[in-house]
Amino acid sequence: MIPNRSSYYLTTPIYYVNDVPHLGTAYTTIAADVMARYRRMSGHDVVFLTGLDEHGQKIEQAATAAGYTPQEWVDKLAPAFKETWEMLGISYDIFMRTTSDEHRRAVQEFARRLYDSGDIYSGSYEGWYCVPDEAYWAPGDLDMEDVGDGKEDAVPNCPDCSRSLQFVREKNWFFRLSNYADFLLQWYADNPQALQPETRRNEILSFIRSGLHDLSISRANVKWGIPLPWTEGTDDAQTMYVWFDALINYLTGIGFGADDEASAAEFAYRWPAQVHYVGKDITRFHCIIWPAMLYAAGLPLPQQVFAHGFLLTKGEKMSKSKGNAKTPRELVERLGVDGYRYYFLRDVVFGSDGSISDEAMVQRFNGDLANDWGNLVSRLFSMVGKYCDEVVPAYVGDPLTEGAEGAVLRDIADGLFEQVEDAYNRFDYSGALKEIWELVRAANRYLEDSAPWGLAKNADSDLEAAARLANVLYSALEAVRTIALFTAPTMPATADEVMSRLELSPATTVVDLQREAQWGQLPAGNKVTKGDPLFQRLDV
Ligand code: ME8
Repeated sequence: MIPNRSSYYLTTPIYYVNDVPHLGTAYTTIAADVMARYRRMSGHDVVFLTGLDEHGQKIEQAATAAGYTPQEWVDKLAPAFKETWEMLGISYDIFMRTTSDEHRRAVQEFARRLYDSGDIYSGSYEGWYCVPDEAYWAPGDLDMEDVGDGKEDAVPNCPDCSRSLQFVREKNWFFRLSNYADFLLQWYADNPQALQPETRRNEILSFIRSGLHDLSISRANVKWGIPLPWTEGTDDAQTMYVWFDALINYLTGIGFGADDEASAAEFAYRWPAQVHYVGKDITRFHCIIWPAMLYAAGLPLPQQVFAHGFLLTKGEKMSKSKGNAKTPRELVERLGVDGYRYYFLRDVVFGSDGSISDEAMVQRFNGDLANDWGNLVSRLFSMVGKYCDEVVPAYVGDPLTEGAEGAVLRDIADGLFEQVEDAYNRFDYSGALKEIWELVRAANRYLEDSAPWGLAKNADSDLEAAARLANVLYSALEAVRTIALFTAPTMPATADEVMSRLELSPATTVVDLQREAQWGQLPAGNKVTKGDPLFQRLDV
């Protein structure tokens, strides 16, 4: 019996394919991956979507500048994302590309619905546009000193990314976003979990209260996009605004817009999503435009958007445009995949901005991983090798009775599932790891305090010492098994390695974590393999 067997659909943003993945995009993707793995291990029927945002002016320009057609360009760059996600152990189920035929169909179907319901009208846009962010900016959002008289003669900078805006004056098609302000305010009042953390919700609410403008959803002069269906083939053909196109990917991935029954059933089962992971830079798109689009189309709204903070290096947002972005590969070479995943989730509080530095990486790696976790496994396993012929000793008596040998560890382990589950429900990755480390540290202390090496000296002649030795080692091994299970979402390869050194099936395939983590299930007689250190200390 698998508990909680229900759909759990989660997504990352689909990233612009104009460059290779960097630490920021990897950060969101790893966080989502850890959640996907955790939910799978708790029995949920998970679908995890990531992918690429391939249309729009910015891609069109980048392709042209590089001497490629846009399609050649995106085809050339897309594999780098898949390779990076593979390197980082990302267990995505769906890799969306917005240039796919299914997506084009889904976007056209969606637009058609809004057009038929009267939510789309023709108008003209005159104002500023940020090509790198693919975002329109209303005059009220801009620094008016920069703007001059509001026309082309003075070029303001983007309030978000600080790069120069472009003046756009064109006839295009608008979505009646302004009609949905009251609906959105009510939605967030009724569903406070729908946008987390709370600081982001407050920002969005005050933005909505300050008044929403209708949104231009098409571009007259951008060729690289999905054609607006009712203009296709006419002299006034337009392409879809890239954000309108991109957001719909969350529907395409699970069957929206396909005309077969299986897809329709899949869509009905999967939608709405449990959570969209986004960075705080794209909250407005996901928490104003997207829910209004869905509501207008008669579709349910996602249960939650979680907007995390920025990774900062030396106090500045790390980004491709600032040239201060390292590649994941550089860090993986140093920290290994699991060390990399651990560092970002343990050291940066998910939801807040977080500074990252080489010093902090080395400190975490050497302290938490090489010393605490790695050392626990290597000294314990070598003791089992020496004192127990490399097999799990049988516990003498009942490890579950009150005050039994190892009860200090058992008590922590018993409370762990609830604490970790609670932390994941709050997206508190760092908190979940901190709880797990209580057990890691307690197990190290326990070995110190019970000194198996002393017990081993007398074990041949003293039955009581022999029994205690078995029980101490069994308890510490049971703690190691528990830690491997709970760290598996964050450090899957290491967890599976530890399980295999205990002759157990992989932690990552568990589907009932709570049951598997119950104390006392490690079978006596299993072979224990010492193996190499899990983490080699790094030079400072
Ligand atoms: O916005 N710290 O794509 P994008 C943390 N295509 N996260 C960061 C980061 C940083 N310094 N820099 C980037 C787009 N990110 C659109 C999305 S979705 C329908 C369309 C992460 O390639 C963070 O998740 O610019 C941010 O939201 C995302 O990368 C932006 O990726």
